[in-house]
Amino acid sequence: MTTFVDLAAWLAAEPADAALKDVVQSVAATCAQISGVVASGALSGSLGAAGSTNVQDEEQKKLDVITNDLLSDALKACGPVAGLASEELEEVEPTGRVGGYLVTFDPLDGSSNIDVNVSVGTIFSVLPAPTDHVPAEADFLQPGRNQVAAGYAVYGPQTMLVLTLSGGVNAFTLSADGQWLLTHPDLSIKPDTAEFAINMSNQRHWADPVRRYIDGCLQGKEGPRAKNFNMRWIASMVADVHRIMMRGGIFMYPWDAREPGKPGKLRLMYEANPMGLVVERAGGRATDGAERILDIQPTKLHQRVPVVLGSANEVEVVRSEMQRG
Ligand code: FDP
Repeated sequence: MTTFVDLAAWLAAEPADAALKDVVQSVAATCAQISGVVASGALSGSLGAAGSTNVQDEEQKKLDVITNDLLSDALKACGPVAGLASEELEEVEPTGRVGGYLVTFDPLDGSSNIDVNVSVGTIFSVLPAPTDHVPAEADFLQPGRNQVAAGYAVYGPQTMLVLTLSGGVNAFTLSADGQWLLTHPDLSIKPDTAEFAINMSNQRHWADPVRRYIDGCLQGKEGPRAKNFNMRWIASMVADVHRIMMRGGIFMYPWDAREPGKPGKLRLMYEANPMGLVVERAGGRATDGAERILDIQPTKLHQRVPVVLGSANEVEVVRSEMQRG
């Protein structure tokens, strides 16, 4: 029988500091707990709307609130965490400690899918905290390249944790007895692909470069790309990105004209940055069309950003199309 290394043993061999490993363990343990709550669905009365909205004016599901509380409580109790920020919280929450780490997270990404039993996930990003004061919002506004760890948990047919610290990207599967076991070491994204993910229902609102790129894909072998493309859109970023981590592809949530004043739908600090780091560390690319996602200087906590990520050569095709304008 195959034996798998568990997360604690794997972390012990990682060249990261012990405090960072504690933070990762705390997030991982909470994700295991969240997996149980998500899996129990209607049995625990946790499906449906919470009857409230978050800072982005989005309707909160009961599970958005429950998972946010679980992660917030765990991180506040974790010694090296100086502050946290969540999609579901308007403001950053300092723990009162100085030094260590800041954690940003989307506790339940893709939550519009919960009630129909489609995969959802938790996304997290870890940044260094200031060493001389209790952190405020300005201290969180660091570019994604500063992240010291990032990853996501996907609650699907299997619950998996995909993680990067100092080196590559490794994926762990949650066992029946609650252990994270390393099942997919050193993930790498193929540079070429013939599979794209975008919400096609927004086609009429897209900017010209996005329209040109997708038109080219849809023309298949007879078109400018000279190959047939497949399309997938789960509408759960974690699940769409996870597919790309496993078999390549490109994921796009570009700006569109429905809300022209907003740069896109996805959030930089706890969606695009952590996914950007995971994807880049696996050999892929992540851009907003003009700039590498990880180089964007955030100006506010809940900032939105256009996102194009995945197989390196395909992202480059989109980026050059966007540069043409
Ligand atoms: P959701 O609104 O369900 O939380 O983070 C936002 C997100 O999901 C992503 O997970 C997903 O990729 C995207 O929105 C889906 O948006 P559309 O419903 O516009 O397709």
